[in-house]
Amino acid sequence: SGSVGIDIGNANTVVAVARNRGIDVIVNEVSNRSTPSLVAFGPKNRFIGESAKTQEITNLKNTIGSLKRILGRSLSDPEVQYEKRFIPGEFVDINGTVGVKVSYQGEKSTFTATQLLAMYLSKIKAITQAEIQMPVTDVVLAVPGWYTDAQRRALIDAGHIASLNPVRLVNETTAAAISYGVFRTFKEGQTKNVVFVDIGHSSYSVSVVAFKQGELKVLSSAYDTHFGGREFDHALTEFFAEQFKEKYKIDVHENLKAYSRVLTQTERLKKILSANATAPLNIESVMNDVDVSSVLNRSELEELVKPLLDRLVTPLETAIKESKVSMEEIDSVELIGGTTRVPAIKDTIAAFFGKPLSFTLNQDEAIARGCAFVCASHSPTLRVRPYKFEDVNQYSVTFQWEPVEGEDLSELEVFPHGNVVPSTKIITLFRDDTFDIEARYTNIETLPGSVNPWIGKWTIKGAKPTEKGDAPAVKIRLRTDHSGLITVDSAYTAVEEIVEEPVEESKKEGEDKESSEPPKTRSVKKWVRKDTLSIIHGTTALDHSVKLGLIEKENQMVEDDKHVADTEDRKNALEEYIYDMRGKIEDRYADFASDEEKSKLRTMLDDAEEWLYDEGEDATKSQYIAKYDELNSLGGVIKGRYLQAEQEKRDAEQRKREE
Ligand code: ATP
Ligand code: K
Ligand code: MG
Repeated sequence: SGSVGIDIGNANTVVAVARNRGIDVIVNEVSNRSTPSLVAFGPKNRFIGESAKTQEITNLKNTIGSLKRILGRSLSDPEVQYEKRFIPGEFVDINGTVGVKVSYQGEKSTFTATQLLAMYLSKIKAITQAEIQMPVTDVVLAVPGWYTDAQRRALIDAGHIASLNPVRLVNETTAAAISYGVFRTFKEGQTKNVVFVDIGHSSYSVSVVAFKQGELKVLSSAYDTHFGGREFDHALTEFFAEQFKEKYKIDVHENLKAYSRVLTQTERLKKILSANATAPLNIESVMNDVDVSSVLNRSELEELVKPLLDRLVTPLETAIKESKVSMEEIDSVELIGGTTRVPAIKDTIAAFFGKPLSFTLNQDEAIARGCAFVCASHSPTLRVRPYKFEDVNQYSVTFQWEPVEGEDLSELEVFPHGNVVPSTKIITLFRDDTFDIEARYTNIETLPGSVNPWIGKWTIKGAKPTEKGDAPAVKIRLRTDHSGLITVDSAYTAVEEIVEEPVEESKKEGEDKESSEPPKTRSVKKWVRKDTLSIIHGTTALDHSVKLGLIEKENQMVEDDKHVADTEDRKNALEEYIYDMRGKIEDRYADFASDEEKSKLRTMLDDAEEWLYDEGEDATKSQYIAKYDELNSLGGVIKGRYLQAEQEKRDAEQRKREE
């Protein structure tokens, strides 16, 4: 299978595939290098990606975006409330997690955020498979570095529901850094410090990364999770909404479609202002038959988004401070993400660092490419150059347990903010029975919104008293894994035993090496591993049985979509046949049918056409096939005569040439 990297953006998703000849970005069914991150529901089928975007304005309430923002959250999370300004759909609670209520196949249906993302990934999978002509299973997914354990696990669940195998999650800016570092050479002993700034549609991330030959290390990362192009669009749309109240006496807030059309045109205007000093905004009949028009210039835009621009340097300052790299030691500043195209943003960042900015990376594709490389390096069939990368832990993690008598500690901050990722730590508890250990984020206030600070509970089974009746030492391996997941890797009992250890002797030169004396040893106390204990994992990830049910549901919806698409194809084929045959019977096929046949066929074609616009408008696949076959029973005969005559003509010409 292909080695695929996916950068799920809040606006657009980019997919890259690593093959033997290099890394390519996948184009979708309409030849775009990115796909709108939208899922929509209709009376018969779903619309995902490009088709969702196309129907968005006519189906706003059933078109859902912000997939990565709502994932892994609950309905009451203030972050979900914040999304309401961007998603007109209806949010609901589904067993403690957020979902949406939509009209689908003529009914009200609810889907969790995890399911929505799974639907999207399943479409991305289909697009990729069609393009590379290979099955896709293993994928590396990019995630915002600020994603918590619950959000990461929800994404992995979504991958599984889409029948994908997410082999690893990589933080977005780290993935960009990988695509920067992998194909560059650095001199022996040289370190280069590069700052990566990604401002996209919904979020802003910055990482300071140290590069050496064959490796990179993320020194620090900082974020503003409410800073992206959509905040610009929102501010501008609110401005125009106010202006239209005054100027045209209309309030676009009262009309979802009108508001959405202003939003779309505002985004267009914003992009134009990145390259031009002024830009127009014109919308015909936006509501109540009113046409609106306006203009905005770049400095007005900058004034309108000033509260945002004022926040721009904060993450930069945090990242630099935490990296412990001085401003002089920064070698370059790389910008990625769509919103870094805004001139005021570029200017502010350049002024902050006091140096020109670099645009070495493809700012829309670097993250997906980095992920594809990582996927390839996990693949047993592809050979890629070895590349080492280390990330940094965002939120401090504390493990806790029920203390036994004589134990004064009941919790320990095991993975502090800034700790290396991946990493393993071993703690020792003395236990002679089954016990639990739990993990949670240490500081709730540092988390993005009110995602669950609880990470997991691991039940460690099988510890028994020693022969002397004491509780054995249980060594527990705690881990932040390569996807940033917090887990208990393994646990085993250990006892301290006196063991004989060889003593290193410094031999004098010239001494006989084949000494007959036995090697000297000394007695030392050492931990000796005894029994491996079994662990029951309890995290926020979906239970296996629940997941199986969701996989089945997703497969059913894929089937339904396919059936609808096939039916549509059959209908189009029938329609085409009618028009094609109606024309040809008068010219090309005219000499190959009797008048009686012709008039019969004409009547059949007319009847079929009438049927198509009447009850056949919404018929079944087999009805379209049957209708087609009926027409073709006569049409096909006539066509056959024509083709035979053509063949005879060609044969005759051939014979003539040979004579
Ligand atoms: P995120 O990373 O936040 O999840 P994303 O990856 O989908 O989102 P990008 O594709 O990096 O986001 O950027 C999309 C944003 O960039 C949109 O808000 C878009 O309006 C904005 N954008 C694109 N081109 C320009 C431009 N020329 N000028 C200003 N903004 C632009
Ligand atoms: K993107
Ligand atoms: Mg992005």
